[in-house]
Amino acid sequence: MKQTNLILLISIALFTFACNNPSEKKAKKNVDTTSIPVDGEMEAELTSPPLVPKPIGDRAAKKLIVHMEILEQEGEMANGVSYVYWTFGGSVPGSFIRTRVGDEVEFHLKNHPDNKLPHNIDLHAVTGPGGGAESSFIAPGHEKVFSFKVLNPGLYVYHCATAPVGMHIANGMYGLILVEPEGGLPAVDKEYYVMQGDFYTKGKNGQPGLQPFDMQKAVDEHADYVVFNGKVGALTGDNAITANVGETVRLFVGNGGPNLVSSFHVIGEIFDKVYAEGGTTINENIQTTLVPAGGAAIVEFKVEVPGTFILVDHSIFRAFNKGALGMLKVKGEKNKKIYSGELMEGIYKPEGGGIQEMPNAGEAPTAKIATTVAERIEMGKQVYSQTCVACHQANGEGLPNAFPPLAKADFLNADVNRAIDIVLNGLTGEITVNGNKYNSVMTAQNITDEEVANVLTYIYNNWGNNKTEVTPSMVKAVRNKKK
Ligand code: HEC
Ligand SMILES: [Cu+2]
Repeated sequence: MKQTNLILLISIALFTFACNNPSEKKAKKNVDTTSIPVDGEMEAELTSPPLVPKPIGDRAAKKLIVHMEILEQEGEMANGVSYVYWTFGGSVPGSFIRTRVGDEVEFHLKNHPDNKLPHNIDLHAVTGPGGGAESSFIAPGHEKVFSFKVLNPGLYVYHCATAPVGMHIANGMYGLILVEPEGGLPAVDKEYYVMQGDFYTKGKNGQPGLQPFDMQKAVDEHADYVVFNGKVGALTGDNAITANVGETVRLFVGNGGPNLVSSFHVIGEIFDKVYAEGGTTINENIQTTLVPAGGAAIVEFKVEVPGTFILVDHSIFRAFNKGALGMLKVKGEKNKKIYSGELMEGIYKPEGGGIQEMPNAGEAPTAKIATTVAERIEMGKQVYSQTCVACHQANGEGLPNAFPPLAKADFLNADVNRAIDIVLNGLTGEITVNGNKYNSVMTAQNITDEEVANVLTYIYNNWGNNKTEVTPSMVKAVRNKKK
């Protein structure tokens, strides 16, 4: 009898404990972070993408001093395309800031004397009017200091909020600030910083030269570029992020906009965990997560097999034609039980691309005309990297059974007018190149006579081909013959 009573008592106790637990959790969440004491001060480590500062671990809340400088500087948007970016700390997205709940951030914002415009910062992690924008408005050559206590854990966007706000954001003025919970986020093996943004240029996607911002396109939300980390190719090839088989990868994903919402996806992976919208709720087993403009998400996944995993905005034209494509390269042992397939390089490569103004922004540069063979080759290289490389590969080597080689290619060297015709009008049906049969489709390339001449001259004068020069008048002749 006594024993049954005891068991009953224990069960009741356990039952009450189990019932109490959720409310206890809730209570913990609502803990008053305004009263967390700070213990000493430290200078914040800031990093440029794709790197993030060291985890906070179990450190106490501190006075955290952030020194950030705004720089307006020319950078590369894509191969041959440059753009004047406005940046927080010299990178797009701006420097990553890592804090913990209870930190008192003392923010020193400098506007470099060579800059042309006033700027400020609105941090979504700030509880206070304008997120700091009102206290941080500064003219070039000045510095402002303001302080705030971080109260809510999560991953937050910061951005400039100076009028015209859309233009400041469109020029790259955004970044991420992480607020870790007490004790820090669980440890992982690799952490990276990836932030999407959309860009609007006077010239269409890929048009070379220094491209001014196009306000009308921005208002219309017709992006020429949608990219990760500020430029086409910031996370591809040698710039790819990396991991080893068996490691857990955490991506801090942000979206600066100004306009577009990102459908963030990693081809060949499933997110084991997503901190939805950068907050506290963890969702599991997610294929694609929505990252709103001015929002963020933390995604985590273990990489089980080697290979190249492609980061995309799954609004897929943005990925393949506007630049929203990155790579995670994973090294290590194959695991045939998980994935038996072959690893092939060359699939999922970028394919390239189409009122209020800054004073003296000027017009888009008009297309340059090549005057020497050397210039033609140089300009042809550009056309190649934007138009042909996705299929014929970086050094014209092609891909077996899919895209014929243009390097040391007997088919190409045998007949220049046929080559011109193929670029202008496309090609279907079986052909034999260097002894191998190809039976596929090449689409007609919608490029100018000058561009056809340049790209073919580039190809003929590289990779062991016969050094033919193709001129625009030769292209014109082939074009007219078809009509
Ligand atoms: C979408 C993929 C794709 C793109 C982009 C592309 N090609 Fe091709 N190209 C092909 C395919 C496929 C064939 C073979 C077609 C067939 O089998 O009939 C081919 C064939 C050719 C050939 C003849 C075969 C050879 O090896 O000499 C030439 C020349 C050529 N392409 C040049 C170019 C140039 C120059 C560009 C860029 C201006 C370009 N291609 C862009 C897919 C592409
Ligand atoms: Cu600004």
